[in-house]
Amino acid sequence: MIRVFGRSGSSNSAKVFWLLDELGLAYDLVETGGKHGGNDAPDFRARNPFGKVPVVEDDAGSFWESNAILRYLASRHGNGAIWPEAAAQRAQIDGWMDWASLSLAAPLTRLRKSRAAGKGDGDLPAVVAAFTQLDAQLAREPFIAGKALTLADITAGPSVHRWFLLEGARPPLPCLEAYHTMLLRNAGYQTHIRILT
Ligand SMILES: N[C@@H](CCC(=O)N[C@@H](CS)C(=O)NCC(=O)O)C(=O)O
Repeated sequence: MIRVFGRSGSSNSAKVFWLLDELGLAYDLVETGGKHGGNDAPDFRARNPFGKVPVVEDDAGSFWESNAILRYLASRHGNGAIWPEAAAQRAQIDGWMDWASLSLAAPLTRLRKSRAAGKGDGDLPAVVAAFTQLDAQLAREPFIAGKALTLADITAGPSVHRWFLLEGARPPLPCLEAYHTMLLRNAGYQTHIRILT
């Protein structure tokens, strides 16, 4: 049985929950982090030395860092569609996954933190630039890395959702909006991503 140490409300846990649903995999949730605590417990630190969620554990071991977990689950349980085996296709998806974490989620998280602390909108231009680039990609392809849902979409999901939660004027990004409308019809996105604040 797969065990997930994580929590609802954690964007990185939500990515893993979404993939598990997408693959039809059952799991036990060990609520960890946030109000549940447990991040510093020695047995959790033994699973992830950084004390962060999510962590996934199964008969093969314990795994941390959400994108690594997505790749692990997809390679072990995927049907080849969500993270195809061909190296060239994987590299395309991996590129978008890294980009979504480093260039999309990171400035968005900085902006949200800065706004919450009353420190202004210094990161807004980087956020708008990244989402404008994503919109351009979605003008070329229906999903981030091509014709079907892949790990790239799951990695970017929380950021896409949070773009539409951002207060204040946002430039119109029609392809991103159409993509978002499509994601809202996905059960895993609805259950795990749309609830994020
Ligand atoms: N790069 C890590 C980031 C993990 C991370 O920062 N997790 C947050 C939740 S999204 C966390 O553990 N925060 C402390 C907590 O929830 O108690 C990953 O993708 O797994």
